[in-house]
Amino acid sequence: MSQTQKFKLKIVIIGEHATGKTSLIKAFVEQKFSADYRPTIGTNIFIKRLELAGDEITLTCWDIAGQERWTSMRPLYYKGASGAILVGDITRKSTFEQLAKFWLPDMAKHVGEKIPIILIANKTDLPREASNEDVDACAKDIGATMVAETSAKNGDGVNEAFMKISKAILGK
Ligand code: G3D
Ligand code: MG
Repeated sequence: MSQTQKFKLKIVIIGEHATGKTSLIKAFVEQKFSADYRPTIGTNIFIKRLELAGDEITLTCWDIAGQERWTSMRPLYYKGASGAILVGDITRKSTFEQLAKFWLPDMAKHVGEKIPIILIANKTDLPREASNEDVDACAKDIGATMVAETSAKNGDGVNEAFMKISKAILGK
């Protein structure tokens, strides 16, 4: 049997206000380590341990608190990220457009190398304004190799989305 390896991965979760970023992380991570709250960065850090193909993974999920776009701390936020989750809200088409217009370029400015990106289309429990085509077009625009549809409200697709990005980061 091959030996168990341990990996620590940092994932950033970005997108417009109220797309459901915090709700998604909370639906995935049962425990928030309050000791890791960084008020000066305006960031909550959530930790999740999981097993993937026999390896032990510690995921640290970084969540921008409050006024996402206006924090001056974004360089720190992005630093050392090995994967990114970009979140759009299917009840608001504009949230997908802003991923291509603002968030992807913002991330590219701060993250040197190319990292795996997953596009999450959240709020599938609600009537949609963004069509499947809109979501696919967005994925193409932002260079996301994976797309997941989720509802942070009822949990649909959430686990799968986080597992997908983790696997992509580890090349599995
Ligand atoms: P953000 O962190 O991206 O700003 P939040 O977004 O996680 O704070 O979510 C914003 C609002 O959307 C919250 O509502 C939250 O409950 C709701 N929400 C998040 N995900 C879903 C979803 O999948 N389905 C539905 N129906 N609602 C969702 P409130 O009213 O608490 O502000
Ligand atoms: Mg939030």
